[in-house]
Amino acid sequence: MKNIKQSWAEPYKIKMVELLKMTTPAQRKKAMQDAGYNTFLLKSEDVYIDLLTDSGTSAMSDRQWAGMMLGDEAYAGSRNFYHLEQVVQDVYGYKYLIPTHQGRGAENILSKILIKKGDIIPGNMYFTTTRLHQELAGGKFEDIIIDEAHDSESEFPFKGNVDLDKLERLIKKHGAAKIPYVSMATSVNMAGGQPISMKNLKALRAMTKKHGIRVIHDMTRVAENAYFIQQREKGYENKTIKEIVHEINSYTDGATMSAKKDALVNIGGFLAVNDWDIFEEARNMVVVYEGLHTYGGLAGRDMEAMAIGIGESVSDEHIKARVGQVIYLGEKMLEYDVPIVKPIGGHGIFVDAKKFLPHIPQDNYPAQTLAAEIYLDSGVRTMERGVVSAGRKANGENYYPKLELVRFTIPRRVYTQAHMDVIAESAGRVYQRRAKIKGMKMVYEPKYLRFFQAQFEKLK
Ligand code: PLI
Repeated sequence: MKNIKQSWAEPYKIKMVELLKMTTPAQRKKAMQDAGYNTFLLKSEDVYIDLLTDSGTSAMSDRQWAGMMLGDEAYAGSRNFYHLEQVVQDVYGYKYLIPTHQGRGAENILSKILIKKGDIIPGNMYFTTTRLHQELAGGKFEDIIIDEAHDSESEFPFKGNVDLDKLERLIKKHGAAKIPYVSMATSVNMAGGQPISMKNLKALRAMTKKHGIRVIHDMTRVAENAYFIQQREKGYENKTIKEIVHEINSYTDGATMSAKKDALVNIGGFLAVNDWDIFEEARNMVVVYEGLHTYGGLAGRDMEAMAIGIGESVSDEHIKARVGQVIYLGEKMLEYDVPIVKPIGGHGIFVDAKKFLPHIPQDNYPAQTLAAEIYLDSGVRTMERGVVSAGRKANGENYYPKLELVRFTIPRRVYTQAHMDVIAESAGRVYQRRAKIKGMKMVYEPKYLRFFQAQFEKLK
């Protein structure tokens, strides 16, 4: 008898649906031109399947919606803050909580507190907003991720790992006093949602401890990272996601969180620290930039939805289905020979635009071009994660990242397996006609985080 495999499936059923608009090729052509070939500038109503981001786009559960009705909208001391504080302590294990309107609010406060002009901030690959806040605070980001992370073909299972030799060299060169913290992300976004291993994290902890350097955790997608540790790292196969998340956090001194991802809410974030002095300063600063320290720019109902979402996000069944759907899409794309980042990561499929469109030089934006072509083909909206996202250095020169990617990001609990089929087929169709696709030039470039609002024209 044939061995029948056990498929993953969603641990929920659908109670309400949102109707989508289907568009014609002519409508999409007009919409893309009006958007200056930037998928961020499309109107959402012109999009069929929205894979721009997994940020703030998840479907909340009935329990989260019920929690919204329990919002205590007091200016100070909302009961939802105390609930959130208790959940952050219990699930994540950090002592002190400062809520913020989203992740970059926490990055701003943390960077202002810890970074002095001329400081060096090593990290396992940059993230756009994180690095910008480090730079605005006077610091310089240094990439210390392992080399495999920059190679879309490498099947290394923990491409989010820190290269400890690179870190050691930075400490030798600049001195530990110039390094306020190591910026360590779980599920490294720009590398394709790639995990860091517990072994590497423990070694990072040991090295930084020796030099008196903090580790600050970008824990935006920590549960997805925990899933890969459970699946791939020896000794963790029988541990729960919650246990693994707790252990990851125990090797760090604090965290910034965009709760719009893992934590299953449409808005929210926080800074969490173990050090009273940093907490005290952050609590002073949050009132300047976000709001009182018991709401940080959020409504009481938002904090309640976040508290409940955090609990749901570390459920083993939830994470298995969430990552299972991403892997399903990736494997479908591989059937159509579409070049993707391997191994498949936690929150989306990252298509290698340099391999997809090898005839388009990076200065003509292959990933930006490909994202536009996918939308024109099927109304699926994706995001550029290449030279446009990387932006410019402080001296005005372009960063040229090795990875030039289009991210097909999967919102949590939103789309079905049939949607995944349609997405993969669209990528496959565009791949078949790739030789005819021409690059673009940038005709408008904003000063900060240019990928959000830049505009392009097609080359003739
Ligand atoms: O978008 P925010 O401000 O809530 O969070 C910023 C942020 C910080 N770290 C990481 C790893 C992120 O992925 C992140 C935001 N990511 C977005 C918006 C994304 O589309 O991936």
